[in-house]
Amino acid sequence: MSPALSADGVIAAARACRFTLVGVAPAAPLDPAPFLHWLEAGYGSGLAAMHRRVAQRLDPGAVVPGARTVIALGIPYSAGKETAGQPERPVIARYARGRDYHLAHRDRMRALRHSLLEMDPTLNSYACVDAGVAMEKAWAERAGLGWIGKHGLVVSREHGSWFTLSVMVIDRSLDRYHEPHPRLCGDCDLCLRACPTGAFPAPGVVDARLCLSFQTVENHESIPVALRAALAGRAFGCDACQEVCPYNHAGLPPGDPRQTARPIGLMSATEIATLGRDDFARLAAGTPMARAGYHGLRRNAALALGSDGRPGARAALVQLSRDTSPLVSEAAQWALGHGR
Ligand code: B12
Ligand code: SF4
Ligand code: SF4
Repeated sequence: MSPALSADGVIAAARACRFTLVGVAPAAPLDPAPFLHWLEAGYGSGLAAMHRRVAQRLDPGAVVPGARTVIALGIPYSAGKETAGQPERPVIARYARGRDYHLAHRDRMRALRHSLLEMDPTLNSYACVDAGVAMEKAWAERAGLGWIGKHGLVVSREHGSWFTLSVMVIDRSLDRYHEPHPRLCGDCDLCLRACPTGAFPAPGVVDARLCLSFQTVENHESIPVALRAALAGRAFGCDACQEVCPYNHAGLPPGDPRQTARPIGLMSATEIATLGRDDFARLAAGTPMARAGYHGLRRNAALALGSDGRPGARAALVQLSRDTSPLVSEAAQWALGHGR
């Protein structure tokens, strides 16, 4: 059996690769019950990938033979001081305003893997950011980065919940591990009450079908009429449950400098609704917004404008109602007829 690696050495290597939050946990299988219940209840029915490779998602040993350790990694993004002075509030969720976090984690995990191979050239690993098979929040909690809050996201005492996650599974033990983080929500239920669509069937559990993040990012068809009014002020992702959290108070440390907001991330709904195709391609490249696509983002902006009743919105909506994309024109027509 290979000797255990030094936890301090692994943590220092991860920090040297510019991961701000780092924790380590033994790679014991996760309790399958919450995830299986979530799938069976249909809460993830629009997310096909979540229904695949379920056994691997719950057990790191099914992904890396002989898995011993999970390294949980976090990169903070900006808590949003850049909104100050904007003529209209940005309508893009904070995590999506800057460089695509998948790319940031991927680059840094590549460097970390390289460092770990220098410590032990025969080590095997599996790295996951978002779309891979790992339940990143459960590992972050186990590795002591923070706790899963009632809004279903990991909250750190130091960084609030404004950070993204990745995990790396390795087939080596460490000489010590972090303790799982205790849940510190207490009696608070501010996030549960702040959700504009009632997407929490229970504390800590999200029905993705009702979540505006799913609707504006992953749904490439028409957005259900019943959810449209809740899109006021939101054109990509949703931060409503995080904005109210007392742990996301002013005075958190700044986000990673490479995750700073780009110009498209600070645009208003009117600016996004009237973006030209070439400008969208240029400005959204390398940001999470590219995922929604040109038509998807303008569909969202049309609904956000209509629901917000913003001055000047009507002219933009009339223009969009004649758009060649049925997705966009239908949304704009609805907004003209049903908006505030
Ligand atoms: C599917 C998914 C979604 C779906 C479903 C959301 C969800 N909560 O499951 C949709 C598209 C809606 C979504 C939205 C968002 N997402 Co998302 N999403 C994921 C993904 C790919 C998988 C999550 C998953 O496994 N869900 C299934 C459920 C069952 O798993 P779970 O929530 O971990 O289950 C635990 C809880 O239910 C908990 N639990 C059970 N009972 C109880 C009871 C109590 C009281 C509590 C407290 C907990 C609790 O235990 C379970 C097991 O540990 C992860 C990346 C990854 N690979 O992990 C990113 C991820 C969770 N998303 C992320 C982000 C940033 C978001 C958004 C904030 C984006 C935005 N601003 O618009 C929103 C937030 C919505 C919300 N309130 O959760 C980040 C979260 C970072 C963080 N600090 O926690 C992740 C980790 C991506 C990343 N790599 O950084 N997301
Ligand atoms: S992201 Fe928005 S819609 Fe989704 S659970 Fe949080 S508040 Fe509700
Ligand atoms: S708002 Fe309150 S209940 Fe929700 S995650 Fe923050 S502390 Fe927990």
